[in-house]
Amino acid sequence: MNITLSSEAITRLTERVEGAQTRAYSIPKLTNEYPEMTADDGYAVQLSLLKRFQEQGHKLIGWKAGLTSKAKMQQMGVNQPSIGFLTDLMFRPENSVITTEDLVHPKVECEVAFVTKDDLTGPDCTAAQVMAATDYVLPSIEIIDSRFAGFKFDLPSVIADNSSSSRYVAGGRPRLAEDLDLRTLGVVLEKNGEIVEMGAAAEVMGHPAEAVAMLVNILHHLGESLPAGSFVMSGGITAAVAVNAGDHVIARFQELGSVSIRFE
Ligand code: 0L1
Ligand code: MG
Repeated sequence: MNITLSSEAITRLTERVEGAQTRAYSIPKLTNEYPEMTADDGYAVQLSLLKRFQEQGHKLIGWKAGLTSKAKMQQMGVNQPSIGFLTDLMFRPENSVITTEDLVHPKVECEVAFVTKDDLTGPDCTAAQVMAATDYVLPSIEIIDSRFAGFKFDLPSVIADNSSSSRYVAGGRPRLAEDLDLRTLGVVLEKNGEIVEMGAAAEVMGHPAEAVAMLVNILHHLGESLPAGSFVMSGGITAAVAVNAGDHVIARFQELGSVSIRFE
């Protein structure tokens, strides 16, 4: 790990990100103050935030891969994927209402979620190993919410902000991964009855299981692994779409059914 921040700086930045996440206000990107900050420094802040949440009783449910499609990387001006953690308090049931007052500037993404039945470890985890260790896949919507002013950040900052994770919703029909062609699996995203994005899951690193393998290998770099029973979101298939109070969003996945959510 290429850590340049002192443990005091990691604690300060953890408190800064936690404040912005839990009280829904925007902050400048962290590299304004720490221009030399590395992606590993970002992960040190992210893991410190996870530890702090776990001490408060939040349960780790799994992880998400972020910035896994060219559309997402181009949209956000970064050139490599990242990961973030998912807790029980971030989960929202399908068809429920999400309060935008608790969020800074939410956006939605359509993602294929994997639920694992075997442990996965890096450093050389492959998509084939991910497929073999997958219990089932299901359709999901991720609600991302960068806490950085104007949704403007760089890789170390966004990693420290838990890769913009905020809420997630899963639904539709769980299916065995081997029964589907996860590359050609299509999704159509509708907002207020209008189609706003569409794409095929191959947008996610050629195959969503590749993104999960990448995630497992990053976890290994961080000294972690992915236990059986984890819920893993493999990354947005299309560009993220901004949402506001009053919006209704539905993601219609080929073969997997649909997931919907409303914002108030
Ligand atoms: O899930 C994602 O792809 C988001 C990663 C962080 C970048 C962003 O906030 O768009
Ligand atoms: Mg995402």
